[in-house]
Amino acid sequence: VPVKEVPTKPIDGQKTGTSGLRKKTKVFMSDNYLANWVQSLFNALGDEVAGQSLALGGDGRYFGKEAAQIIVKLAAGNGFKKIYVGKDAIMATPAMSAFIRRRKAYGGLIMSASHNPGGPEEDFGIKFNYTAGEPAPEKITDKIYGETTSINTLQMADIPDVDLSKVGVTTFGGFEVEVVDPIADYLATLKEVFDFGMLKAFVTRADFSMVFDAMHAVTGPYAKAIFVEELGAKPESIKNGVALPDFGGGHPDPNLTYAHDLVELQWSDAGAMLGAASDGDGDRNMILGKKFFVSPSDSVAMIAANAQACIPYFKGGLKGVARSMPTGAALDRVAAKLGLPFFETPTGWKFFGNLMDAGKCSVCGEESFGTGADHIREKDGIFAVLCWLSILAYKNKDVPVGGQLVTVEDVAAEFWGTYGRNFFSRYDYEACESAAAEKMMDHVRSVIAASPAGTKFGAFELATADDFEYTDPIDGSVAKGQGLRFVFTDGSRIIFRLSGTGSAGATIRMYIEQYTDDKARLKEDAQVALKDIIKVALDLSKLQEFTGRDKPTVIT
Ligand code: VG1
Ligand code: CO
Repeated sequence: VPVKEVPTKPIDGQKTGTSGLRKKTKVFMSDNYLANWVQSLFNALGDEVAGQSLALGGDGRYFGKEAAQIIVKLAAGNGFKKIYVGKDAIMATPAMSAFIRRRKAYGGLIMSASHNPGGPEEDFGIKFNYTAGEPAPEKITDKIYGETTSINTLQMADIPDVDLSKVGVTTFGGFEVEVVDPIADYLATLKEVFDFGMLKAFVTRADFSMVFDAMHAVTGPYAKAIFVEELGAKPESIKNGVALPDFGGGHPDPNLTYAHDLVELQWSDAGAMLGAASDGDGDRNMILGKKFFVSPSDSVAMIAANAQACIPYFKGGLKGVARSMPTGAALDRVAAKLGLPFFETPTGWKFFGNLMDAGKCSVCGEESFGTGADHIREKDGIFAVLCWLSILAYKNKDVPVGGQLVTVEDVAAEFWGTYGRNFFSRYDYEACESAAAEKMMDHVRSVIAASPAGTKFGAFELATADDFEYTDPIDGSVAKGQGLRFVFTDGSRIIFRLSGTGSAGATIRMYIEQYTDDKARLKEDAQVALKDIIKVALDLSKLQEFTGRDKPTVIT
């Protein structure tokens, strides 16, 4: 294909965060912002890309279709032989990971800012996933950033826009564009994990009901294909199932604050047996029972504990389990009981990939509504819902229709009865002034420096405090500065981090955890159970003093 060399200049601040590059949509649409980053990625990958195939898709947010046309031209101009593009430039994050693996693509680009709102005034984003379907490791993202600071030319193929609304192949000389169904490969992968027959028999029971809130984001069409068409759920079980470029003006983050309609429904008498929601790009999940919230830290542990019995893919047992550092430690107890290798990683999915590729981890999760397994290399919202459906289907297989069904809450109660309960909560203070947030973090660092083991914080005695650092057990790479943590002698923890996924200002995350095996307290409300330690955290960090915030934006 003919290639135009388009001169360009470096743009400041194109550094990727926890999960790709995220900025205001207008920034992405300005000058060569998007093209510079994509060209820098290709420069960072170097000769590797020649003759390879790339996959491309996104969560359907505003600017995605235009961005796709730019990326197709850059891929052709940089020597790729083929690009697969999801129809209408759509591909959920977990679907992309599955697609890369199934088609043996060299990698994939996901146009998404995940749970951040979309639209001309909101956010856009992009991230690169590598050959095993995993988010690019830091050694690549650091290299991309380096390239963005010295870039001077874009290699743009001189080809017309491609019609992305129809599945099919278009060729331009030696370059091929294949528009693909964004659901089919993902569905095929899920069918290798779950017993769709058992799930269908359960979902279509007269005494079962489910509701899935797609939050006007990418999982709408996936949920229809999988829950309704494959498993026989009623079409009304999908709420907000039409994917919109601005997510209907909402914040497509499946938590108790932003998935408010679902929460209200589940706390009303019309609530379904299983309620679930997913985020902008389909990698997060929230699981609810009737008037019951499953904390994500518990959800991954409960899935791990039940996986072998309930999910065919895990019938040989788990290879190991992993969670991110701030995630509640229920999973640690499952690992100990089942005798499984256990890993504690920094925040972000990119740290799980190496463990999975090395065959050391089957199930993993984060407190931030991320749950996943080694069927792919991304967290997977629909997978989590199918896990819970599988657990419910299995536990109810001998219950006759109309009998007393085992509920989500029963599954949780059974788990807590066995393992005890790790009460967990996260407070998010969104859009704080960056300088104030940095000052608070500096202050917390000074508290750590001045607090030897044995220091008392209220009723809590310090065991250790540090800035979390992780050495990857597979490749030895070291990630520093991954969260300020206080671990107390009773196992309770307080952690502070600044978010790496925002597009403006700073978001402070405060994570709180406390364990109990007191049978009388297992069903206590987490906010009540954690009241004292939350006060300790707010006092020691002087959060209110530094930020002027007297309450968080989101409580999980
Ligand atoms: C947040 C979460 C983290 C998650 C990341 C990407 O990062 O805390 O656990 O992996 O989002 O999720 P941060 O740096 O803002 O805390 V998603 O659904 O945006 O790909
Ligand atoms: Co996401």
